Amino acid sequence: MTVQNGSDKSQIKIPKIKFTKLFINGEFIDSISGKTFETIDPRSGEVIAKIAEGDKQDIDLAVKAAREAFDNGPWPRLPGCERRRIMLKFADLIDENVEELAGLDAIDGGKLYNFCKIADIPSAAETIRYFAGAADKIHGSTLKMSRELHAYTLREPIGVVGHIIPWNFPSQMFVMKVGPALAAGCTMVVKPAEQTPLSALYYAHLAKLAGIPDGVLNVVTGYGYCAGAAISSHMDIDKVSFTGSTEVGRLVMQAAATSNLKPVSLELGGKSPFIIFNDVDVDKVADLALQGTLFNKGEICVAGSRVFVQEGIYDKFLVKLVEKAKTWVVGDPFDPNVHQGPQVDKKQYERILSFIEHGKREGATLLTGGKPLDGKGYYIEPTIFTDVSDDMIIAKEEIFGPVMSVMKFKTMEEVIKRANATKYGLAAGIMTNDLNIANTVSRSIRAGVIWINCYFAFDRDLPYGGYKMSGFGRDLGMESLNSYLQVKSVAMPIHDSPW
Ligand code: TXE
Repeated sequence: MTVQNGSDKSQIKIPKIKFTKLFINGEFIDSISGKTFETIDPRSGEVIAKIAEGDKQDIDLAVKAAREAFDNGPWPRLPGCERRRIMLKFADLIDENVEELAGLDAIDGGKLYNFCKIADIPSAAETIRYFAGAADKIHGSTLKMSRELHAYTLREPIGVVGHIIPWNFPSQMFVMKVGPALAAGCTMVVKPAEQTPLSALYYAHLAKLAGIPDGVLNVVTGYGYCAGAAISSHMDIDKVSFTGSTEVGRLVMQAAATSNLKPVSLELGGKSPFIIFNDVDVDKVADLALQGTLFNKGEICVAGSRVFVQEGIYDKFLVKLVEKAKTWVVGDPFDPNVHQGPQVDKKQYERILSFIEHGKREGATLLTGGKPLDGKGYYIEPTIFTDVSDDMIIAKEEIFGPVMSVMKFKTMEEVIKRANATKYGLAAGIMTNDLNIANTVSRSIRAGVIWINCYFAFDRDLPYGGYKMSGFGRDLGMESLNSYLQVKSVAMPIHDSPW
């Protein structure tokens, strides 16, 4: 691992912060209480900007605007092709503002600027385009009834939606929730994470420029316990889509149940197995395994942080892994040579360091890393533990940081059992050239996403979500569009039908 803390200043593109207020009914406004909170640059712990702190009253105001836009506004009533046209314009504007958006996610979330510029933001625009393309293809079916009845189904927008999103992929999360809801004809209130409010407000500005009518897309920045909780318990929100921790997912579901029984979709934590069989190219797979844990500084719910290696290649794999970990550069996320920026905030940084201490105390062997970097900012060394047993805390809990646990296995049957011995079920990686093994393991793992000989193979057409305590419901793909639609069945008598 190399440390490179802010060494290439010439590359730094710090964006100017233009939007800091709540976006309600097409306007940027102060919170009703007048309160603000600070969003922090994780490279230094310094304040970037003061952001309007929305609470229950502001959520009420945003829901009122969204309800009016849904009940009486044009958006749900527009022909699908018109919604598509406006959404395509929105996507073009995202592309035109790629540098600014990439800069906002990098400074707010400690994410790699270059990666945001070439991947996160262009992919956000593509996600909006994907759902724009679906907006004029939403239809029900004609049904063959068992009696003299003619019947059909209508697919209608579910109504006012609340989106509660996390901080690890601020842009991707925003569009994967907002895109299908817009295409369906819903109106909405988005509550971005308090750690990363900046790009969400910028997207709101672009949505307005694109012609999305006032009240359709509202963004209320603020804290989860307050603004977030006001969304899940709101009596006039028709659906909540949440991505975040399993603990808060439970609270969201409880609040939905005890308020108006709104449906919820939950995309929660994970502890995904990355399973490597003897027959692989060890060099290539060591690279993939490293990426599988360290990508986005480990702040990704599908991180393949439980690495199971078959005994025949175990020693060779560890040698390669350490070799590659040494070339991994930690430092300023605006520096193009850096692979890993700072963790998103002090809380996550301390949480990860405490997991590392657990690993050491529980007797795992520290192969590399294991410490924070000296100096300012929330930087942590890429950390690899071996001799990890399945019952250790580091093997069971989602760490959400650059920490890998490597475990040895003998047989396919054994690894299936151990990979499934978790409360989570989000993703799994299977590395083998044996088709029979690949097929058997992929069908045996209880997880929503399986990657064979690849990892992080995301696509907007690929539904994404979990089994077990990783949640339910799917983001992306047509599965997610359907979750923003109601099905209405219509039947009428038909007499003397010839067919
Ligand atoms: O999550 P929270 P945190 C996991 C990961 C991480 C841990 C804690 O393991 O270390 O969760 O992160 C809003 N009612 N993931 O504390 O609190 C909050 O404001 C309604 C996995 O940041 O769940 C934010 O917008 N909303 C994950 C969102 O929930 C509430 C991504 C997520 O924050 C709320 C993030 C409440 N009572 C963390 N309390 C993934 N699945 O990708 C908070 N929020």
